This record gives sequence, structure tokens and C-alpha cells, in this order.
Amino acid sequence: MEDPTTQDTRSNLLLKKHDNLPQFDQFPPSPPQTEENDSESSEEVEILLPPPTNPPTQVLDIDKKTPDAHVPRDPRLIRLTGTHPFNVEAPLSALFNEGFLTSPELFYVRNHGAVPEVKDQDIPNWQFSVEGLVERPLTLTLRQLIAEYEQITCPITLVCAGNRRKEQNQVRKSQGFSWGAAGVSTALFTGVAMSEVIKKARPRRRARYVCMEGADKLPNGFYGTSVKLNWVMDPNRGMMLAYKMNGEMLRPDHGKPLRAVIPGQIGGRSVKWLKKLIITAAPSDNWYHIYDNRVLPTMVSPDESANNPKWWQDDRYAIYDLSTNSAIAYPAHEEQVCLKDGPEKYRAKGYAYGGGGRRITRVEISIDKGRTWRLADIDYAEDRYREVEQTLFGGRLDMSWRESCFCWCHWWLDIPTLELADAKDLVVRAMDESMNIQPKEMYWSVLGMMNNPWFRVTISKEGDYLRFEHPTQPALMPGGWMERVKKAGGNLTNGHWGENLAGEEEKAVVHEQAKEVPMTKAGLKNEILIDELRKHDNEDEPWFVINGEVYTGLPFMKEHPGGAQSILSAAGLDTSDEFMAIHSETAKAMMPSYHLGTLSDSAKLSLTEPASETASNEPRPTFLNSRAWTKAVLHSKRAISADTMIFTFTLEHPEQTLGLPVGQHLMIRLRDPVDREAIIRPYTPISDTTRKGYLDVLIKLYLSSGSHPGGKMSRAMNSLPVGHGVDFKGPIGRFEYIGRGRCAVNGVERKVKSFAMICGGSGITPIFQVFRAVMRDADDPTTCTVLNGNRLVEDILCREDLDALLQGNEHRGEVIHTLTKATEEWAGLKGRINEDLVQKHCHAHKETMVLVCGPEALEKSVRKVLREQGWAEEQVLFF
Ligand SMILES: Nc1nc2c(c(=O)[nH]1)N[C@H]1C(S)=C(S)[C@@H](COP(=O)(O)O)O[C@H]1N2
Ligand SMILES: [Mo]
Repeated sequence: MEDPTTQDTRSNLLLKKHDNLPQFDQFPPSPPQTEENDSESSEEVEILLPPPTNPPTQVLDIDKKTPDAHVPRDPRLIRLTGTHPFNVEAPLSALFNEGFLTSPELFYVRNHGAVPEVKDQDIPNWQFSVEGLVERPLTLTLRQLIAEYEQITCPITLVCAGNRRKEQNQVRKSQGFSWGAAGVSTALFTGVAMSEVIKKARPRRRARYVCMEGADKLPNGFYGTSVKLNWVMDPNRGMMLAYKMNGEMLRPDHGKPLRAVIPGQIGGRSVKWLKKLIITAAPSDNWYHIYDNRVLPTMVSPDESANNPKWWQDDRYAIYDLSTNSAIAYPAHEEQVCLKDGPEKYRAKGYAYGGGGRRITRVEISIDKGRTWRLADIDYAEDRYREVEQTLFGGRLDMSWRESCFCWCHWWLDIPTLELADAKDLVVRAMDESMNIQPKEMYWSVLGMMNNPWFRVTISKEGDYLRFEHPTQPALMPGGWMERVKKAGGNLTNGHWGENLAGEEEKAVVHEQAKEVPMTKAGLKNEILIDELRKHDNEDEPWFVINGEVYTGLPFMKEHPGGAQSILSAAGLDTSDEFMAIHSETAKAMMPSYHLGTLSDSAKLSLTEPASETASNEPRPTFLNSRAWTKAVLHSKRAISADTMIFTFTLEHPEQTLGLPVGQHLMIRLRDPVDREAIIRPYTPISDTTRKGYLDVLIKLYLSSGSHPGGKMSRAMNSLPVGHGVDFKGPIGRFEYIGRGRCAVNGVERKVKSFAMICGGSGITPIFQVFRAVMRDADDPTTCTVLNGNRLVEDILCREDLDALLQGNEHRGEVIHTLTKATEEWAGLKGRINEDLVQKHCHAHKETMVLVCGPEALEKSVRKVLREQGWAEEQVLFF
């Protein structure tokens, strides 16, 4: 059966059985040509050749400032993770309209990081190795791979394990970005059977896995994963090393010049920019193999998964084969059908795919919520390639013997329009040859993967029209019935997609959400235009935007713990990422009283491209910008204790200084390697603020050990490779030490005669900045007493630097260490910083200021002690 409407006739071509097409001889090969038929052929079979391609030649403006500035791309692709890295899907209709094969420019892309740049002339010399548990380790160039092995061509569908994740994110946010239903694409791949290369290397006896590694260097190492060796050796599984896609050299986003293609499994196993095949006895220990592409049990919450590494180490939860899945392409989202003079029948259409080479054997549609089902027609275009044996794009196309199905199929069903008019929705489900059927309910898991419940499109009657809605729209695009149902207060997991079925009891599946604190004023409906917002980008009345809502910062300027500057630097801007990353639930709960209204849709759009302040080519004298993130590159790391490192960054040019007043701090932003979410934390650098060209940040690392969680930021910083950029923003802070006894709190100047500085652990860093400023200036009359509490001697940070600063300054400065876990040799104080210690060293003079920075417990107890000892609020400053 064939549905003429699902195919692009331009892509159909008559080819003959056993036709001998020109051998592959060109390098790099040219795009597919229309091949000529000789007339003597006996039997003609129709196979599908790729749809017309229009390779993008322009680097898009938004890519120009990213590491991918060498990659031309199609502007139709929908970006799922902001500008960079490049993770995209095509609009679902555009993808479906291309037919069975997808053009490389619309093929979905999943890049964990920057695309390695490979020049055309270097393609033949691209090297990759076969190593590990083999008798004969090999290094091959692509030229050798093509010259010395048999070339094959085969149609294969790739699907990201995150396909359809947006639906899961609507139920409960997972740790993954929001794919719509177009994270799937099909191409004719040309290359060599992976087994051929591995056979040459002769795996040893205990060899069981094939690990693969790409050339893309990421925050947690090179991208890598593994599959089982016996799968690779099984011809039915068709695993290959490919260098061509639809007859042309792989494009940069898809692994140019060489990638693995693992049919029937999730796209994540098909490693791009392939550099290494490592034969091992155990599955890959690559970070991305462990922390990506897994379906953890549904009750494992984000917290639990972060606290308990055992969930990630368990290979039972790693995804290999795809699961049975399907989606409706037509009716499209927001499509309308006229009831008056429209056609009598509506043809619903969509795609389905199975996993592990299993064939989709039925696709069923229901227009009564699953009470009754209709059987759809299926077109398995892949079967047409089984009928021929020929050379295609320089590779032998011979699938006659293979029964596995590596590709998606398209289905369609004609439904009387009047029946659709009476229906509330349209659902599809597919079943494979093992009778694996898509479930009605979603299986939610932390990473949001392998989402495959019935795909549902709602129908509403509006006058003479039927209007259709898909469950979601990809990325942050608004729309879809899931969002609508949620807004109306429906529970999406109640068993009927959040709708209230009269007479039925609500028995919702519980996916416990992290408590979301409402931040808007109830009932406030006030649209704010971009011009209004722009008028409030100054200190008269700073407004800022969080998740599309506009707030005023004016009433809170004085009390804000980060100082007025932290509000001012967000004035007129969208500060969603930072605000959400830094603020407590208590802070969020205060927001409704500052809520002014909702940003208009056009204003939202114009905010997403920030007015670029750093675009000018003038070298900037200072690095930090309080209104935009600026990038510094990691230059080196140095461990200074068992759990503390100094990270040195290079500023934009050797003459540049940081631009941080003494006593203030800055924000560091990194992307979580797993979910790409921004991680933002405040730090005080320890390098001199006047230092040129460089910046040192001391960071205490909370790494996972045994059953210990490890901090998000610590993990990300620790695995950050040298040469990688990190975002900085600032300065922020309420306090500034101007010098010689002058300081400013919230911009109001005051005099100090002495500082009492109380700190613990890495809380020393802001204290150290102020202490150094005082001690370095011989004419500064201010005195400083530092009370520094730690556990062990080795935990005392910057001890030598502190001692050095004291040299010759004994009359002005004093540093007192106290340890809770002191050894016998320790001659100094023992125990916590308590009231006696504070009483003895800090005297509540009018012109004394207490600066405090340390772990929460320390700050809490010090706060209490100081209050009891009669210190006034304004004399004490907590960093
Ligand atoms: N080297 C490398 N290979 C990779 C990735 C990557 O980020 N780096 N992403 C993987 C994932 S998760 C998917 S779904 C597929 C996507 O392939 P495509 O971008 O060609 O569609 O590539 C896989 N191979
Ligand atoms: Mo993926």
C-alpha cells in the first residue's frame, strides 16, 4: 500500500535491479545526481532517493559569536537550547513533508558541545583508532577505510532518546531540554560495516563491549558511549561507520567526516566525529555514557539521583534499543478544517518507529479516547530498498537478506470529517512485531527520555471550523493542549489527559514537583510593552523581567542582600536564569508584591536577543560588566588542598583588569553538562583586583564520593577543561572597602577604625580581599582582627598569604585560627568560634565593623552571639 500524498514525487526515482552505478571514486564525493537508466533493464523497482537538498552556505548571525562560527545552517531549524550548543529539530510538518528521507539541512541535530572543525582537504587524513582488548590495534585514515574495505549504503532512521520530551516536561520538569516530536530523521548512510574493521583488529577473549569516542571536547571529557561487541558483529543489526549521508559527505553537525551509525538504537549511541573504537570488558565509563541516555526508575527524584550515584552506575537503566513510538503530523498543530465546504474525509497522517530493528506491524487511531480503534494504513518505504541490489552513492545497497527494520514508517487513515467534528480528540498508538504497544500513560523519569505514550491531538469546534492542537510545541514555544489544560488547573496525570470526566473519581499519578512558589500577583492583568520596560533601565525605578513577568526593584533596593547594584544591573533586562538560580523560596515568595504585569509577546521576543554591549571591537579596560555576561577562558587549575583548587582564567587581553571593587563579588555561570541549565554562583576572587590579564578564583569542591552527592557547580568546575570559556558578571555586593578607613554600605559612605573579620572555610575569600587592601597600604590606620575557624590544619586556606601580609603589620593586624579537629601538634586555639572568642577579640566600638563569611551554621551562630553582645545591625555585615 502506498499513500501518494506522503511522498514527494521529485524524490522518487526508477532504478533497476542489479544496476551497476559508477563506483565511488571522487573525494569528497559530490551530492547525489539523478542517475540514468539504461533501457535494457528487465525489472524496475521504485526506491526513494533523497529529497531535493539546498545546502546552507551562510553562517547565521546567531552562530557567529559561538564556537560553531564555521558551520552554515538552515534557519528553519528550531533551537532547543538557546543559541549554543546546537540542538535542533525541524518544524514537524516540514520534516514530515520531506517524506521518507530527510535532507541533511532539516535532519535533527543533537550536539553536546561545539562542532569540531574539519577542513575539506583534511578529510581523507582523518584518523581513528581501534584499540583496547584487541590482538592488533589499528589506526586507520578515512582514505584507508574507503580504499581497503567494502562500502555499503543503507537507509537508517536516527531518533534522539529525548524525542517528545516536552510532553514529560509539562508533567514535571525533567533534567533535559524540550524536544517536540521531530527529534527523528532518516537518511541513506554510506560507509563500512563496523564489524569489518573490528574483525581486522581481532578482539581478545574477554572482549564484550565497543566503546566509541568523538573528537568533541566537552566539560566532562570527550563524548563517548558503548554498545555490545556481539551486536556489532551481528549483520542483522547493521552497525556501521559512515562518512556520507544521502550521498554527500557528512555535514559538520552530523559528524563530518566520520561517525558511527547504530540502527534501531537511540541516536546517542551513534557517535559523531569518531576518533576511537575501544574494545573493553565492561561498558563505557565515559561521563556521557553514565549520566546521559538513561531511564531511571520513575520514583527516583532529581534530588535522589543527585545524592545517590548508584542509580547512574546501574547498566540496567541505560537505553539501547528504541521503544515503539508514533506521532501525528497531520492534523498539524493549529491546523483548521472547514466543515462547510471542506472535503468529506480528512486524511490523518504521521510516523511510527520500533526499536532494535523490530517492525511496526500496526498503527491504530482512536477518536473516542481509546474506547474503539481504527487500523491505519502503513507505508514501509524501507522495504523498497530490499528489492534491489546495486551500488548507490559508492556503497553496495543490499538489504534483500535482512529482515530487520531500521527506519520509520509513515501511516495514514481517512476519517469522515463529520465524525471528526463530533470527536474531542484523535490519538494514535503503534505496535511492533513483538506486540510491544505504546502505553496510554507516560513513564516519567529524571532525564525525561523515551517518552512514548499515545500521541494525542485535541479537536475543538469553532464556528464552521475544526481546530486541532498538538500536545506541545518544541523548546520554550508556547502552545499545545498540555499547557492549556495545566493553566485551567487540570492534572495531566489523572488518566484522561487532565480533563474532568464527569462522574469519574480523580486518581492522579503523583509526580511530586519541587514546590513552585508563585511569583505573580493574583489577578494582575497588565501588559507591559518593551518601550515601558526600556524606560526603567536606571536607578530611578529599575524594572526587571523574570519568566516574562515584570517586577520593580525600587522598594527593595536598600534591603537587597546583594546590594542595590545587583538590582540595578538587571534593570531593563531579563534576569530569569540568575534570579531562579540564586534565590531561595523565601525570596521568591516576596515577589508578588513587586509584580507589575506581564511582558507583551513582542517584548519577550525583543528581550531574548540582548542588546549587545560587548560587540564593539574596542578593547575594554576592565573585564566585568554588571549588565552582561563576559567570557574568560580557563588557563590552569591548581590544587591547594585536598578539596580546594585555584582556577586561573585569562581575561580578554593582557592589559585588562578585573574591575572589581574590594569587598565585592562576582557571579560565575556554567552550564550543567547534563541538562544545559545555567548554574550560577557568587565568588570572590583571590587574585589582586588590580592584577592585569588574569583572574584567580579559589573554589572549594564538593565532589561526589561514595554515597555523597557532590555539588552541581563543583562537578561542573572540576570537569571543566583548560581552554574552555566561563561566563562572569558583576560586580555585586552591598559592601565596598574604599581604603584608609572609608567604606561604603549600599552606596552610603562611612568610617571604620577597625574590622573584626569572622570567617570559616572558603568564607575567607571576601575577608582576604579586604584584609589585604588594609595591610598593603602602610598609611591605612585601620586595624583588623581575623577569626578564622576550620576543621583541620590542612583546611586553613590562604594561610601563608595571610602570614605574609602580617609581616611588619603586627600593630595593625592579627589573625587567629581555631580548629575543631586539631591534632596534638596544633599550638593554636581549639574549638568553634563561640561567644567567648568573639567577646575576647571583637569590641563593640562605634567605629568597628564586623564582616562575617562562612558556612551557614557558622553565620547563624555568629549572628546570635553578636546580637547578644550588643552589636547594632548596621555594624555587622554578612557577605
Ligand atoms: N561526538 C558526539 N556524538 C554524538 C553526540 C555528541 O554530542 N557528540 N550526540 C549524540 C546524540 S544524543 C544523538 S541523538 C545523535 C544525534 O545525531 P545528529 O545530530 O546527527 O542527528 O548524535 C549522538 N552522537
Ligand atoms: Mo540523543
